[in-house]
Amino acid sequence: MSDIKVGIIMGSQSDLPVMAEAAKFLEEIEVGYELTIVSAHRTPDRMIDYAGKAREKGIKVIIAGAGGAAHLPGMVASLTTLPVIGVPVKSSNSIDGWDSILSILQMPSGIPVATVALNGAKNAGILAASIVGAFDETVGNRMEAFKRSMKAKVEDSAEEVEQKGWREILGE
Ligand code: RP5
Repeated sequence: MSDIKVGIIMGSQSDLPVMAEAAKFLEEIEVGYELTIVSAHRTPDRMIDYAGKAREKGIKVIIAGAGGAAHLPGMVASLTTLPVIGVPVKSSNSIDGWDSILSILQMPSGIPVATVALNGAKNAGILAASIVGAFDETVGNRMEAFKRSMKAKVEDSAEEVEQKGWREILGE
């Protein structure tokens, strides 16, 4: 898990509790990543530098999270040819989260950002690993195992509900 495949960035350290979910998934699936803070508004030069150097560092996908007037994912997408996954974060300066969602989602033609759900950093990690897995057979196989384990969990809980009934499961 040494060579970096995924770059995780966020506008502020206050986004970390949400964004760490992407890092946790990548660790689980053993995909290398780096994680740092890059603010589109407070450190625009750092953002330009990060996006410009990402490819040569071995990054294949960027996950960018931000809240409120969430310009980081879109601006990074404008500065790189790497795929960018945007995570809208419900932050202290969000009205209700829709501001972050729409800031990241409603990109102009030519500069796409693959936007996940509000606070959906785990799905961003899963999507990034899927992109890496499309070209890396080992990671692709791990993603298949991950999907199989999800399926097994649902089948197990379906069996439990059918056998015990909902009252026993809810303790009513
Ligand atoms: C955004 O503003 C950040 O991504 C964060 O979600 C939000 C609040 O930042 P802090 O004021 O907590 O640093 O740019």
